[in-house]
Amino acid sequence: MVKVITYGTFDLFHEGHYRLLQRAKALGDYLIVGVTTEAYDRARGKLNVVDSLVTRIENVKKAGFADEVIIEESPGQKFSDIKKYHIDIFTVGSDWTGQFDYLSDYCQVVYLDRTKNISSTMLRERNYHIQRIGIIGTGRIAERFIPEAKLVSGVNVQGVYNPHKESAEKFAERWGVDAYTELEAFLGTVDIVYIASPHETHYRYVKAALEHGKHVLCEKPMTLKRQQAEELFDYAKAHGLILYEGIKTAYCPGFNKLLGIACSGAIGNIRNVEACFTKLENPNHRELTDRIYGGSFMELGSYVLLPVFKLLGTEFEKVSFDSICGKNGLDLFTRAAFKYANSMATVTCGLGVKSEGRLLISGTTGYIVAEAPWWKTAYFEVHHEDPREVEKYSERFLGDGLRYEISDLLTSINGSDKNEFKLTIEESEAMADVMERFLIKEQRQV
Ligand code: C2G
Repeated sequence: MVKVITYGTFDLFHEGHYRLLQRAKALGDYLIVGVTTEAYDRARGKLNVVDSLVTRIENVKKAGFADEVIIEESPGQKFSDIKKYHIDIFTVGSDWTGQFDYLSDYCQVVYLDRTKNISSTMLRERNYHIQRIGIIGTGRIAERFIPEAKLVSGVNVQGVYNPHKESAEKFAERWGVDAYTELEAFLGTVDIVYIASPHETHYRYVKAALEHGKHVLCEKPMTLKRQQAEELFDYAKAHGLILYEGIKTAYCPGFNKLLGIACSGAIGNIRNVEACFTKLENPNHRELTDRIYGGSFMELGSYVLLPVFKLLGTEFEKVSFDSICGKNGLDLFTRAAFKYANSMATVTCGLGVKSEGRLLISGTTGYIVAEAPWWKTAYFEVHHEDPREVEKYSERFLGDGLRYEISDLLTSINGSDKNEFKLTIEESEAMADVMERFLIKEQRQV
């Protein structure tokens, strides 16, 4: 019996997939089809898969050629599957020609001609209109956003808005997009607004974008007052619009894996979370000179609050802050301590003090540790009482990681999947609440 194996995502199952499976089956007597998991696709940079794993498996089965369907979870699996299932022929479409030649030491490798003029990407673009993104702000984060957005199919960065003509034009020319200095005109040309302007302008821009019927992705901290966050989310909900606060860690695969493991009882009940993020900043930059909106907690607080709210919830009993301030009174280093009914948390951020920057989650039977840069989670360990007993986990974090939040935003807009659990409205509102308490304690008038 000749055994054949092939793999794929098989999203929005189409004729190309059908013909591939038909010819794969014809190569032998028994066909095994490996269908990729969502986590694996995201890790290999394939974002925006529309159909769930269950639907994709059903569609492969319905085509009627597979004798067996398996799940593909990691890049090394092809090699072990070939051994495990005693495979004679590995086959895949010609878009992969040459890339699996290394398997020819173990079985025959056949590249089948790809069916022309049909692909999942084409169908996605046909079924879901390409979302036009407009960027407000032309700073460093906006610069990072465009190359990341290019990697997500189904979106196109259309234009940029900055009331300062020169900045808008310079940015637009560099990235080949349109420049706008009039907000109304800018909002009229886009479907999604990405807000990467200074913190104090976020609320006003989110509000304007929502009132013009646009979906919004706003950089953190979205607002500095709970009431403002509530108002914006309520408005978005009432008008069927998607509003995301852009804390990239919340959407990245490694961090979600860590949360899944922490919440699955791997370390018992979680009792303490410590999160630290420090970044030495140039003292002349806005972050250390803006007396009202600068300082370490404004800048980095959203990152360190994220694991606390994810793991312990937003219903803390009390929070207290301590800061070390520079000459101009801005916090160079801040620690916030949270007390919950059965647990506690300490978060630390610094722009003028360097620390080791780790995430440590302590539970009743063990602890999880992710070293810096845990906010781009690529690796973490689970430890137990016996120091020899360590489980190691890794996950790819690609590029600047903004691609994950853009991709999730798009799936939420298309309504094909709900990613609301990745950063919930309650969590975003609680972040605004903590920022507000911090500003009150600092006696800053916003
Ligand atoms: N295919 C095809 N013709 C098309 C489109 C796809 O023959 N017009 C083939 C692909 O070459 C692949 C299979 O259909 O063999 C599944 O395609 P995808 O769902 O795009 O999966 P892919 O990302 O190619 O995964 O480990 C995963 C595999 O390496 C392939």
